[in-house]
Amino acid sequence: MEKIFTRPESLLDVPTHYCAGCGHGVVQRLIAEVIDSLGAREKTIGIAPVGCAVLAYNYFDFDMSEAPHGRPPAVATGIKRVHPENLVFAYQGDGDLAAIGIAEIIHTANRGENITVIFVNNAVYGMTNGQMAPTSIMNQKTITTPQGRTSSEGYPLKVCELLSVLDGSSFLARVSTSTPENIRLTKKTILKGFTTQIEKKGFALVEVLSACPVYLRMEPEESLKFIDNEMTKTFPLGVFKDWETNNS
Ligand SMILES: Cc1ncc(C[n+]2csc(CCOP(=O)(O)OP(=O)(O)O)c2C)c(N)n1
Ligand code: SF4
Ligand SMILES: [Mg+2]
Repeated sequence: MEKIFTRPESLLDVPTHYCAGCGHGVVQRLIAEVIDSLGAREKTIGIAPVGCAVLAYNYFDFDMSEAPHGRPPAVATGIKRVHPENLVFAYQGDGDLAAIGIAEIIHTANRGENITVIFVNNAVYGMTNGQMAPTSIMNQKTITTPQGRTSSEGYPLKVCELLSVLDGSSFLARVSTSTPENIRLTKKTILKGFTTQIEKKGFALVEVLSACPVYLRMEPEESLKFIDNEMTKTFPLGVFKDWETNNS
């Protein structure tokens, strides 16, 4: 019998702690498939964030490090500079990257560090029970904005757009996990995020719009519709910068 489906070598065979319908597991599987396809498992080093993906080091079967909240780009910078032949990536949530870690990501991109960042934007702080994130959309109800986000909490931070004005950034794209078609595009885009580093073209960030059904207080299916119908109005999908095509 032909085997048509198997677990990527870069993923360990362990039970997941993610809630039903969570996007983190999908994104991590795609990263593992991409690392396998590059034959890079032995030389990959990932940095886990603080957030629901803090346990990413329990799932990937390659070297992983942990960083304090928001600091994966700084840790990735140090590791990549010391081990330039390794494939180094930071994996971050939106609270981690766009709130407490906003200074690290801006300076890392601005320095053009030759690393890859996978940025999982689920519009909320998942791990700490659903507070507003910098990427929560206007009118979004969270436990800290029970009536919905208003301008007094500021406006949703558009990370790809923000980093695109920096001379140091080389590849910036926003994708989503809302449909099988979007998941396939996410895999291709993650691959480009890694080949940017392999080609020594500098800083690459892939923002993935992802579902947190628990703190959107929705059924998993509804949370995917929320990505397509609500999140993408604020966070349009697309490539914001590409060193290969000079798109910026
Ligand atoms: C220095 C510090 N401040 C605050 C926290 C509490 N904290 C843990 S995770 C988190 C937010 C995580 O949100 P996000 O990065 O969006 O990850 P998600 O769980 O949504 O994937 C916060 C505020 C912490 N662990 N350390
Ligand atoms: S709380 Fe949200 S982000 Fe965290 S594991 Fe559950 S669904 Fe995923
Ligand atoms: Mg989040």
